[in-house]
Amino acid sequence: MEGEREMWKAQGIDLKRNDEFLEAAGKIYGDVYMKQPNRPKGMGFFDFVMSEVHSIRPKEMIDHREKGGKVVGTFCVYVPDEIIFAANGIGVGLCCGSDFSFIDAEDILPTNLCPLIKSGMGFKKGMLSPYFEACDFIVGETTCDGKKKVWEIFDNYIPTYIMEVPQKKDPKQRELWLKEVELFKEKMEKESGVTITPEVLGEKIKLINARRKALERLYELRKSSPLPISGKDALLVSQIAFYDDPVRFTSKTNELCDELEERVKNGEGVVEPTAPRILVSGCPMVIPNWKLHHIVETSGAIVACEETCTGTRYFDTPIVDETPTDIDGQLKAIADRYLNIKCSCFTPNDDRIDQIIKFARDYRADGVIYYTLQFCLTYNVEYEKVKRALNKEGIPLLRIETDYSEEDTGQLKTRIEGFLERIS
Ligand code: BJ8
Repeated sequence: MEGEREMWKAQGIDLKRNDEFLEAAGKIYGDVYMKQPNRPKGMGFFDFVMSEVHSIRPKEMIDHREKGGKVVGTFCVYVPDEIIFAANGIGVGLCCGSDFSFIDAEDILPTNLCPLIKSGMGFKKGMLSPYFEACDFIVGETTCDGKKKVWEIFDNYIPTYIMEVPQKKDPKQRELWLKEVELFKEKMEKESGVTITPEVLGEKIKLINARRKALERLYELRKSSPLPISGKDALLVSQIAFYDDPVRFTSKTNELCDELEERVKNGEGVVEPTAPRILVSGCPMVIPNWKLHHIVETSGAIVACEETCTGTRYFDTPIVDETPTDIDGQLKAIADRYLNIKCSCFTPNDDRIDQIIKFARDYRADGVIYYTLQFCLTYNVEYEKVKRALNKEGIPLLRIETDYSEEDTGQLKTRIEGFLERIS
């Protein structure tokens, strides 16, 4: 404990508020996670990671820097981790899911802004996150308008590099994106002083592919009935993927999957097979945002899948092609894979709509909850197309727009219970 306080102090972390945050987050975690019945034993590792959320991984990141490596913060699944790791870097997802830091962000950002953006800005500005403070620089991207503009403000607090993510997927935009990926490789080489070789890049492509495959395996198991794991636990695993050491994470997720496979074989589930199964679709949910899942799963239903960036969007596009052995071929394989991600920042984005329908069927969903964060225009507007397509398929749909506060919990619970009654 003393060691971690020394570490936070050296990082300039606001110790008093860090204590307050960890205490509040620990309490929420206890209420949301530890009271679930029949959890897989393999979740013990992820509970441990959460209990040490501001300690072990930030310390590993600091140690890595002391040995000459770089630590790079990211906010979007379009930023290729393979390149960061190939330049002797550690990539860490910095998106934040708590309103604890809004107070720090709201004097420099509009109140009417996506909570995910405000939360991240607040954690940096208020010196509340050892992850931010362990980073050499962050990588932003030109996805939604809020993010695109906030990088300019972030740059006042931490060096910020921006990747231009196109808005369409035609051949011209694909070329631009490949160029961006190549420039990012150059940026990483310049920052780290490491020349990225095809051998090392090939290794790191395999490393990150293995992480994706482990998550894919976990999600495949969620297609079973009864469900061998709760939606909350599966969401936590996906969330932790963004910052834990990839080798350790992959091994622990595979261990968990071994256990879940046994459960599936034995017909063992965390709820009765008759419990309504929900597909959640929309904005990412980052730690400690477990609000929607908790409401669904304390209302007699279970979340079977998340069509989000903290869910399928992180791994469902084919893995990076491992066959190219030269840098140009590898960068092209990376660019191709990443541009297949189906974010609502793209237009058109019809593949996403088709995928939601496919997931609803594959995961045997009784209904879809379309989840958006307040002021997230792209996901909010895309709802109309999703609604038309799901109506046509006869798939029940509920739209939820919320933020990080607990104020609307009662109201959401009433609406979700009504929806569950309708689909049961
Ligand atoms: S690929 S979803 S991680 S951009 S919720 S900040 S879009 S206003 S997080 Fe995203 Fe990349 Fe897309 Fe995924 Fe803006 Fe919407 Fe907020 Fe969002």
